[in-house]
Amino acid sequence: MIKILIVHGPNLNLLGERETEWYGTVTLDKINELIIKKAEEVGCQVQIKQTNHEGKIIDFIQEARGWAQGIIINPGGYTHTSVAIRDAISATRLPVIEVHLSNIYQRENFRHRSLIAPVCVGQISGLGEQGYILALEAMINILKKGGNP
Ligand code: CA2
Repeated sequence: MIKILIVHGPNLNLLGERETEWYGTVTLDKINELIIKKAEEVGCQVQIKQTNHEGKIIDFIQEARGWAQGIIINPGGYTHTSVAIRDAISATRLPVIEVHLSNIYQRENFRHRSLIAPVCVGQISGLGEQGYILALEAMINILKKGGNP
C-alpha cells in the first residue's frame, strides 16, 4: 500500500482562529479529517505531523525514508527562509509536493520566493484545503508512474 507523509509547519495549528482572510475558517483538525477520508477512499496510508520547529521538520523528512514513498509538505513561514529544510528535501530520494493554503504570489513580496519549490516535484498554492487533496491525488499518480510527474 502506498504510504505518504503529510507535514504541516509552524503556526498551521492556529488555523481557523485568526488570519481568516488568507486561510479561511477551516481548522487543521478538519483538514486532517479531509486528508484521512481521501486516503481511505483511494486506499493509501497517511501519517500526518505538525510542528512549529524547523529541526523537527527536518527530522520528519529524514525519518520518512524508513516509512513513506512520498511527502506532502506545507512548510509555513519556513518556505521563504529555510535552506536547511530545502537541503533535507534535496537529500531525501522521495518525491515532495509543496502545498500552501493561500496564494503566496498574491501576498507580500517576501512570500513570492520559495526556497523549497525548486527541490519539489511541484507546488500547489492558493486552493485552500483542496490543495492537500489534489496533492494526495497527484502524489499517488506520480508514485504509480515510478516517482516522476
Ligand atoms: O498559505 C500557506 O499555507 C502558508 O504556508 C501559511 C504560512 C505562511 O507563512 C506562508 O507564507 C504561506 C502561515 C501559517 C499559518 O499562520 C497562521 C497565523 C495565524 C493564524 C492562523 C494561521
